[in-house]
Formats: sequence, structure tokens, C-alpha cells
Amino acid sequence: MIGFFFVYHSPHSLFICIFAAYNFTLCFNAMMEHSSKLMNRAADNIRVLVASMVEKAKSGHPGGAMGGADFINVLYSEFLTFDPKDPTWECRDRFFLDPGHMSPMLYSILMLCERFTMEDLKQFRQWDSVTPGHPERNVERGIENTSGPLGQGHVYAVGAAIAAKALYARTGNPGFKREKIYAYISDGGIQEEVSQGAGRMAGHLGLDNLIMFYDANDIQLSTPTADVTSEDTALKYKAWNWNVLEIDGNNPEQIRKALKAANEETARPTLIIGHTIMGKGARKADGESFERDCGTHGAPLGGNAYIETIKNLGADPEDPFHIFPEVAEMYKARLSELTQEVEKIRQAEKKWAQENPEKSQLLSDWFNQKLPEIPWDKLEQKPNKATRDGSKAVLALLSEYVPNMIVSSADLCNSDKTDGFLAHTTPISRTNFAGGFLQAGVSELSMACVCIGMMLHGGIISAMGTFFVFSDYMKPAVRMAALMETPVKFVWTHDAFRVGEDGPTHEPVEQEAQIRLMEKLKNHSGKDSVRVFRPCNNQAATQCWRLAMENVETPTALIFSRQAIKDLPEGVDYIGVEKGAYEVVKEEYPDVILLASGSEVSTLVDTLPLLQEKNIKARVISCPSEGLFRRQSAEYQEKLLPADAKIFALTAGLPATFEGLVGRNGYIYGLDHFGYSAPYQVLDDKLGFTPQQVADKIIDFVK
Ligand SMILES: Cc1ncc(C[n+]2csc(CCOP(=O)(O)OP(=O)(O)O)c2C)c(N)n1
Ligand SMILES: [Mg+2]
Repeated sequence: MIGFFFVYHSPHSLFICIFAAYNFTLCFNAMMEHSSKLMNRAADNIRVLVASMVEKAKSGHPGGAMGGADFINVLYSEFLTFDPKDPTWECRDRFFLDPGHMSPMLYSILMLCERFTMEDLKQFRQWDSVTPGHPERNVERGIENTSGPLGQGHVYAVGAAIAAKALYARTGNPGFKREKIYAYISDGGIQEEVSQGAGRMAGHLGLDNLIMFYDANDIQLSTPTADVTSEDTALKYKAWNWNVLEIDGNNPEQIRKALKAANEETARPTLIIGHTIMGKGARKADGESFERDCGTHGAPLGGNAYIETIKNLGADPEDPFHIFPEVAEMYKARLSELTQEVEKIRQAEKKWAQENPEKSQLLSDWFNQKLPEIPWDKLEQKPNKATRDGSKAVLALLSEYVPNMIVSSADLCNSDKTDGFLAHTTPISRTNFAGGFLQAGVSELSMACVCIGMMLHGGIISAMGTFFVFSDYMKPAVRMAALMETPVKFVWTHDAFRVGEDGPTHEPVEQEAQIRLMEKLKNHSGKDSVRVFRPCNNQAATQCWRLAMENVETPTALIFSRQAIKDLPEGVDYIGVEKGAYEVVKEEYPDVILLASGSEVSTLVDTLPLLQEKNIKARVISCPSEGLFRRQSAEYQEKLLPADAKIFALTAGLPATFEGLVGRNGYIYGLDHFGYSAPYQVLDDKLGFTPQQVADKIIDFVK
């Protein structure tokens, strides 16, 4: 038996952690365990690679990554179950990195696992390399998520853990029961507010398949953590119903023991607080310690400090991009052990598939993003309703036909009408992962990240709702979904100042212009990074939802009205939504083209009799998606909205919403202030949005 004390000195308190004595040899089980000497050598190897990548790139973050090397080494060499021959295996364990600045640590371990080459590591942060400064999702290479904005990465893990449980509940495939979701968080992520939503949800749902390591090195970018926080993080997570373990995060035996305990937990997510040493092994030019120093957070160690560090870690500064032979052997053995272990798991899955051919086929469709047949024609939309009601009707239909869909709302489901999805589903709970509705609580950003995480896992389609004005709370996640090309669906209702009595805090004005900027921003595949729709009535809403479901390439935003919308003339072909913009009222030789999206289209239609009185002929265009419209042929665009035509656009948002569409002779009437509190009909009148007021503006414009 080896007994030992670990004395940990935190800047705000001194406490002694007494770790239970245990006999290391008794810990051996079927899994290959390595001696601490070998594990320390492997972790040092990772530290050498980390420091060298940053040194060669002349930029990057060595300190945190060097401290986290021990954990990542134990995780990948003894715990993380993946198929060395098939990186996309559906039931693999997932690893989600939160602090993307620790990317060299991830690239190094994935190099040891043969997903990257040494040459890739040498190209760290260079143009066109597979090792960008912060990791970008690349499942083939073992990178499950893009990370960089602190906080979001670990919340995707919460979503993935829900997805694994949901898939198990829906299919019974034993692989999803075995699967673990690992997350790695640092001081920054712990401090980011989004961790509150993630911690609450994961604990509340009892996600025992989620294991998170907290790299508590007490240092952050510009100060020691003690300068900004005195919270008891362990207590905080305990209060959220987490299983909390506290260890020396640089000690492989303690890491192994904690990971084992976490794997055995059956009711709660586990947080392993690992007290680590920032820049472990780092030396200054004079050979003195460079550990626990903010200076190693975000800059190369530099010159002689780098050389001293490499020597201290037992490597050759002349040949730092090198794998120690015993470490190479250890990982070679691990990969072959994994191949055998995974083969056994996959055999069990195969047996399950043979016994459950229909479910197995479903699962394959879900992971291939293949939609089931949805009887869109069956859907009858009632006239003169708010588009949020139309969305509700669509969601009710989807709840019947799309079993792998999960819809969430940030405590607004009966107002944003996502509760339509409860028509044929039940709420997800600790005891019901077969449910299809996730009540996220009031936590828009956490909800967005969780929904993204479900889709990053694969096999699940997720959608989420809140008021459009609160999309501001979600923007960081919208950006990440856009960058990762994750096809989540954002449902944003209460789309304009016609929210009325709730006043300016609840009236979206600039939000549409903001989200439409994302239509203009291309993702790395050259596609509009977000598809945005704002339908003019409920027949159009059905089409927008259909296109959102069919869009498996980018996120889709669906913007719906709170108030009822007067129905449009008979005979409009709403299939035109597919082209992004289409005619609602045809006029071959118009004096003016009237353009809008959402409920303003109906306002424009209401001006037509008033314009006729003045002999003004008008065409009315609904443009639910500028991005999609700009993807159409030049002929179609020019035919619908000729560049030289007189185009009058109406928007309840900022005029900038239509700047790209009205051409050189156009005019946009919109809102240039926050709005006011009053019944919406009063606001229409006070703000100049009644048909008569709009008609007057059009007449003036045509003159
Ligand atoms: C949302 C967000 N805010 C700020 C930053 C800039 N930033 C990068 S790392 C960091 C703090 C790092 O502290 P910690 O997470 O403890 O990492 P360590 O210094 O230990 O490597 C900050 C503020 C960021 N990446 N994301
Ligand atoms: Mg830190």
C-alpha cells in the first residue's frame, strides 16, 4: 500500500487534500495500464511537442496545454474508446475540448493516435494546414468540435450526452449505452456564464455518461484566477447534482482512478477538478522554473527558455519533433488494443442490428441525415393566423413523423409555440430520454449550444425556440453553428415592434439585419453560413419549415410573427419560397415594385387599392430569404427585381435589412429606433405602418 498526502496551496485558501491510500497494483483490470514512469514520459513528450509547435509557429498558447498533457495522455491511452480504423463510428466516445487555445495538446495526442502526422504539427497555425490556431471540427481526424470562444465547447458535450441517451432510448443499440462523452474545460470556461446553464441542465438530467475534466491551473490570460474569483467550484457543481472529484491533475495514477470512478457513476455527470501546473516542466533561459506563470499562457516560451524547457523534459532541442520510442510503442499497443476492444463492441452492435433490422436502418438514416417521408400536403394551415401558429402546426406534424428530432425552448414554448412538437412527444427528463422536447429553462445560449451539441453527436435533428429579440443571447452559438456547418434550426418568434405592449425591450428592430449579415457571410464550403427565412403567411411558413428540414448543410433561422397576419390574395404559388423571393401580386409592367418579408407583405398588399386610385401599378414581392434569392440565376433576379426599377421596400426592422435588394433607385421604409410600449395597432399608426400611411409614402416615392 502506498499512502500519500497531496498539499495544494490555492491563492485564496490553504487546504490539505488527503487522498485515500491505495495499492496501485490492485487497480489493474482488463484495460492496459501503464507505469507512472511511462505515463510521465508520454506526457512530457506531449509537452515537448506543444512547446515546439508554438515555438515554430512563433505564436500560440503553450502553458495550459503543457499542464493538461497528463490528463489527455491518460484519457487517450487508457479510456477513450474509438475505432482506429473508422473515426466516424457512431458509438465512439467523444472528446469535446472547450479551451481551443490548448489546440497543440489535442493535435499532439491525435498525432500519437495517428490522426495527424508530425509534419502536420510542424505546420501549426499556417495557411491551409490541418492544424489551425484553434481546432476546427474534423471528425475524420478526431476533432469533434470547433473551439475558441471559451465556454461553448463543454456545452456541446452536454448536448452530445443527451443525444447518446436519446438514441439509446429510441433504438436500444447497446453501443449508445456504453458510449461516454468527455469534456475538457479550463478556468476560462468555468467562468463563462454559459457554464451555468450547462451545469444545471446536465445535473438536472443526471447525465451519467458525461465526464468533464477541469484543468484548474489557477492562471488565466492576464491574471491568476484568484484576482477574479473566490468561488468554490466543487460546491457549485455539487449543488447542480454533479459527482465531483478533486485530484492532482498532473498525477497519472490519480487521473486514472478518477476516470474509473467517473466511468462507474450511474446517476450524475462527473466533474474531475484536476489541480494542474500551468507550463509544467517549463524553464526560463537561466534554467529557473517558468511554471505557474501567466507568461506561458499565450506566447512562445522563446529562445533559450524554450531550449532549457525541452532539455528539462528529456528531449533534444535539435530534434524536438520526435516521439520517444517507448511512447510510440505505448500508443501503438493502445491502438491495437482498441481495435480489438472496438471489434467486440461492434460485434454486439451487429447482433443487435440483426435482431432489430428496422431500428438499425432508421439509425443509419439518421446518421446520414436522411429525412423520413413527411406528408407536407397533409398540413392544413388556417388563414389569418400568426406565423408562430403556422410553425406550431408544422411542429405538430414533425413530432409525428420525425422520431429523431428534439425541440427545445428557453421557457417560452407556449409563446414561441414550439410546444406544437409536444403533440406527439413528451418532455425529456432524467427518466425519459425517449422524449422529444427539452425544456431548457431560461438559458438561451446554453440551449443553443446544447442543441448544437446534439447535432455534432449525430443522429439527432435539433430545433430551438425563443423570442427573436433574445436571439441576441444566442449569437455566439449561431456563429459557431455557422462555422461548423451544423444544421440546427433556430425558431425566433415575436418578430417585430408589433410585440406591442411589452415595449422596446421586447421589440426586435436590428435583429433581422444582424442575422441577415450571416446570410452574406460564406462558410468554408462556400455556402451562405446561415439560411434565414421570414415567411409572409402560413402557407409560406410551411414551405420555409420544409426547406429548413431539407437543409442539412447550414443552420436555418426561422422568423415568425406574434400577431395574426391578414391573408394574402388567392392563387399565390408558395413554392416560390424555394427561390428566396417570389411574386405575391403579379404585374408585368409595374410603376413600382413593392418588397417586404413577413407581415409587412400583407401591409403592402393592403396599399394596392389606394395605389390604384392614383393609377399606380405595383408588383408585390415577398422575400423570405435574401440569401437564397441571391443564389438564383441572374435572369431570375433581374426579372423579379430589375436593378433599375423603382423598388419600395417596407420593413419593421432597420432599413439596412433590405439595402442589398432595392437597387440604385430604391427606397426603404423601416424603423430607426427601438420602438415603444403600446398596443400594436397603435404602434402601427404612430410609427407609420398603416396601409394608408405606407401608401402615401409609396405615392410620394413614385412621383
Ligand atoms: C469567450 C472568450 N473570451 C475571451 C477569450 C480570450 N481568452 C483566451 S484564453 C483566455 C483565458 C484563459 O484562461 P484559462 O482558460 O485558464 O486557460 P490557461 O490560461 O490556463 O491556458 C482568454 C480570456 C476567449 N478565447 N473566449
Ligand atoms: Mg487556467
